[in-house]
Amino acid sequence: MSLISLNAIAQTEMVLFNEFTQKFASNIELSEKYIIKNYINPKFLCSDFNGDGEKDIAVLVISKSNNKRGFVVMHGQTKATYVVGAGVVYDSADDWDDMNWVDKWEINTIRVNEPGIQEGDNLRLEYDSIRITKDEIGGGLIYWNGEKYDYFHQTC
Ligand SMILES: [Ca+2]
Repeated sequence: MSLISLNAIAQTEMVLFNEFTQKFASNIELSEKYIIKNYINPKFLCSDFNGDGEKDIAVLVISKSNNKRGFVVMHGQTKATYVVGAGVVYDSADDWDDMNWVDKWEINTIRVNEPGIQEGDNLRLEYDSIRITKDEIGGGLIYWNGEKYDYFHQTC
């Protein structure tokens, strides 16, 4: 990829990040409860997480009341926001609402995702998701299930 197209992507993502921070500041539900905080790198991820053809953005936040970690996804087309973690349960099986164990997050482009050593079906995705992991331990995927962001556990 050329430097020019890389710059164009970076610019598009910065525009989206700026849109996010404006939305975040003007939305009392968000700005009263959460702080944007890059507790790991990078501070945000961009891709089309809900498969509507428009880029979306996920930005790291912590809860003001209890410092629990997570992120907020904003859909690029609708500007709808979704809190994942930071006190909001993202893994109903284990009642996890904190990403305090996560030391890496990245975009996952794999479409057929295996659960790892645990039993269970593969997770088949039509669009990109977010992988959250702890080094050498494992982690899981945060993915759009058509209604909300859900969690798929994967272990090494
Ligand atoms: Ca999208």
